[in-house]
Amino acid sequence: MKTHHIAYLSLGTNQGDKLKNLQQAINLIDDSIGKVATISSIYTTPSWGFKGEDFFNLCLKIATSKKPKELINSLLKIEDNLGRKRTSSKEYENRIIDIDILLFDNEVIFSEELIVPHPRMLQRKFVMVPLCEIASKTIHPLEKKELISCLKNCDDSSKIEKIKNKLERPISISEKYNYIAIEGNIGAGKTTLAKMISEEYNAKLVLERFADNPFLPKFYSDKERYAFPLEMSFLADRYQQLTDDLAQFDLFKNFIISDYYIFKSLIFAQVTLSSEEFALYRKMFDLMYKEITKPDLYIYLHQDTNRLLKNIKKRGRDYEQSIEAEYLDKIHKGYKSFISSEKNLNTLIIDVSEMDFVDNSRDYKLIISKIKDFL
Ligand code: PH2
Ligand code: MG
Ligand code: MG
Repeated sequence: MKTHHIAYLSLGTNQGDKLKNLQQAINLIDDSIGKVATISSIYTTPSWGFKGEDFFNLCLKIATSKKPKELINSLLKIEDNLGRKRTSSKEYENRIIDIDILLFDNEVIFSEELIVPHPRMLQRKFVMVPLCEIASKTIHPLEKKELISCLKNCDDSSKIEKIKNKLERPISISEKYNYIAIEGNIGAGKTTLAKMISEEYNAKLVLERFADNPFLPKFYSDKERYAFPLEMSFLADRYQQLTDDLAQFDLFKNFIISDYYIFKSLIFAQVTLSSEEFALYRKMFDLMYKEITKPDLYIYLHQDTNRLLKNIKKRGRDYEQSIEAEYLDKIHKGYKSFISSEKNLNTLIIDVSEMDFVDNSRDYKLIISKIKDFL
């Protein structure tokens, strides 16, 4: 099965803030359809085939794993989201955004929902001029000629003009980051978020192996006695797992995402160990920390204590049920002071206390856009 298709799209708008409509459409295409590879210049064009406001038009080259029918449905959804209203009229109308598929690989499609190549593209200069800017040598699958020579044969006499404004190609998460670590208090949602992102972006998922730690249940029933072996074994485990997993970059994955980072060890140790124990622990930690790959984005999920307690109850791990608000507050303070002192870490704090990124896709998308837009 072919996983990547190349499609060329035509975008047009003649209402509202046209520049903004185009940029938003491009961002949504990149978010939900596939990588936006190339964006042509923008042209002002007189309305073609009807009387209306002038348009802004451009063409895009995209790479997508969607099949043509899925592609057209997703594009229609984006038009909807941007506020496109369709009437039952058969005539052309003013529109906030119109997104048409011009070419899809080398395919010829003739179905009720979709015709590709776009049946009127060759008659339209507002399509052919921007398209030739980004695909002049591409062969039109029916004409069997390069697009540039199709343009030469186009007798549309509309006056179309390039404008100076340029739109930005969205930079994808995988272009921006090689390794993202998600951190946060117990029950903040680190694992859930890491899993969601790894699935959506085909990232390699590195999850903490807490369940294997034999000291953890003991620790929650006798903290003083078991804190040191617990923290040491966590540190050793995390060090080993991170060195193994971060070293083996999987060629078929776009980046790595983990639901913890080695610093976690230090924060918990500071809370749970006596000061002599912590001093010894710190020496071991510093040795290991020097060796370890640093994330290029460190996300801290901030969740308020009441909701942490609720989440802990909900997931129902026996040994966690005795965790008290006070302990969570201490850990939170530990993270806070760590984050403010650690200047070399690229830290993005996301307050998720008013969010529900599992059941509300808007909240999830908000988190994704914060990650994408973060400098
Ligand atoms: N789209 C149409 C009809 N006419 N004219 C211009 N200038 N630009 C367009 O995008 C356009 C049009 C139907 O989709
Ligand atoms: Mg159209
Ligand atoms: Mg259309």
